[in-house]
Amino acid sequence: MAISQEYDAIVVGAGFGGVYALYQFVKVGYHVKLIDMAGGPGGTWWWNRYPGAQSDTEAYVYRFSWDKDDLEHYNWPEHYSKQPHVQAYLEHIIDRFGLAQYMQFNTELQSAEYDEAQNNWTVGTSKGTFRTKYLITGLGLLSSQNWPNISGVDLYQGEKYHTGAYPAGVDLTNKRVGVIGCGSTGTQVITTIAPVVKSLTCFQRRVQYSVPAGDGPVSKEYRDWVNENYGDIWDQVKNSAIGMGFKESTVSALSVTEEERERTFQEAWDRGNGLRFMFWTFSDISTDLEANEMAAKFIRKKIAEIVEDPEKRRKLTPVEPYARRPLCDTGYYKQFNRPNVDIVDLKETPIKEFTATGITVSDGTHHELDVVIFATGFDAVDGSYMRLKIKGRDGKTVQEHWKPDGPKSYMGISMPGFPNLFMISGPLSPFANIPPVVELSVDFITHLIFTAENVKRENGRKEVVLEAKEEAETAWIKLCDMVSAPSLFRRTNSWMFGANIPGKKPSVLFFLGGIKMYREQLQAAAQSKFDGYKDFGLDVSPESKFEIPEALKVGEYKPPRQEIADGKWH
Ligand code: NA7
Repeated sequence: MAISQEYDAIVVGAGFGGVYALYQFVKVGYHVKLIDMAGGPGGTWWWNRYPGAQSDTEAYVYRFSWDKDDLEHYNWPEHYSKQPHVQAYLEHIIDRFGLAQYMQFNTELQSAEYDEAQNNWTVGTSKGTFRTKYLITGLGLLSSQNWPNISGVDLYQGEKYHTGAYPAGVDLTNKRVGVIGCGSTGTQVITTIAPVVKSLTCFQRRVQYSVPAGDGPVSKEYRDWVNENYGDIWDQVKNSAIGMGFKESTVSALSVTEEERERTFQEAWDRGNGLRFMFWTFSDISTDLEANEMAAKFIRKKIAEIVEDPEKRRKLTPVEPYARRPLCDTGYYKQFNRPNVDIVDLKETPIKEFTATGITVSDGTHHELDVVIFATGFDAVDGSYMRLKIKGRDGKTVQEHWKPDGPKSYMGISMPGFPNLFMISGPLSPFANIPPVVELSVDFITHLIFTAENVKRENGRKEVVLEAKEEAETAWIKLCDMVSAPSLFRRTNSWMFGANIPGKKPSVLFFLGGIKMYREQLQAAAQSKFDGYKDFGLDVSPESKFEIPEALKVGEYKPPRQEIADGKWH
């Protein structure tokens, strides 16, 4: 096997995590390369170009926090970034810091094997074999598409797309379109294409709850307010649970009067954002069934007010707890008042098969379709790793390491048996707004590596072998299990606990303790002189320069000085 290049670090993935990691390595002069199987940067956003693709985190906190000047000057025209905005933002960061020269696209990571004797990784890609000391994987949580195995699917002669790999230039105007899946992605697609297609048939299995996003153009007044308060805003994000730019409630829905509850739900509905509706309104919507039902009832009432046709309304009204990744939309329910939009309830009439011209459901109805869009989600989180051949110490694979109970890691970053391999927000990292989470992850990884390299130099040691201890990983898994135990999300099947893929064993995939607690954990891990890593703690002599980086220090939360003039964020 010819080794074409040797590197200090190879970063895989050109999403937020990979780009930030690359920036950090370049800054200190490492010989580094970033590879990505896509044709350009964006990570998840490169692939998810389906109509209506947008982030459901508000734009002012869906970016890097560390470049104050850029935060204040880079334009974000609407409250939510659409796919082209996120893509353009990452390209802009790459340009701003001259990172393109280190990036290689159309290069798929296929295998990685740890060589114990050399203490390095042999990285097999579609464009040759590389060798690197540190391997950093920013593979994304939602990148392995779920194509359900539906009878006859290959016989279908029409156009067929998955939202997670949606090609550019698809024209749906005046076509008969079917959308399978009504989750976060499906609702975005449906809302966007309903006005332009000839007919839209939505194939919905389990119905979900959605609230308005509250999107719109950013006013100068709002922008000025954000700019004046950016320091405080990030301070709040990094000391919050989900990092979405609002303070999570500490008030139980059960502790207030019905009038107050309705007022709060209405305010959240008017302001918009699914995560705000679930976590800003009351503290126990996601943990207490009674509180949850109160929120669910409010949304059901709104659905009843919006959807005119009783049959469509019945199908769109959820009854199970409001306990999956909360959705928000820009006018989803009202699309069903259009005569060209219909909904098929797959629990009543499951898909029987695809035919050459469409989809037949169990009561024999055949839906003629020119295009079928699969909005059927992802083999999320660990799915990105399960498709790769990664072999650590003694030839052990990641798949073997994760058998039989599901993915394991120390802080979502490291695994015993896989020295010098670091996952950016791998399995068991926080469920929260992604950019601040990946920043923390990268800050920890790079600080750990740079500190270890310094210590090595000071101590005259030959090798840096950064490998998590078994007991550190076990303790982290226990913590993830413990903090997720009260969550109703755990009792409702969805991708968040690996319960959306046939044959996949549901397990805890995230740390649900929130960003602040995660930072406390990272800080403690660094303060212990990285005691969670084998041999490392022993190597740090008292004279070693050892500082916890600013980004990992848990500060005291200072609330933003003021909200915008009318008391609303926008
Ligand atoms: P999700 O949230 O996993 O939603 C997938 C949807 O596809 C959901 O409605 C599923 O129904 C449906 N689905 C999946 N398999 C099938 C089959 N075999 N037949 C019919 N319907 C099916 O993925 P998204 O892409 O919408 O969102 C993922 C995340 O991206 C989201 O949470 C945000 O974080 C961004 P089900 O509800 O399982 O019955």
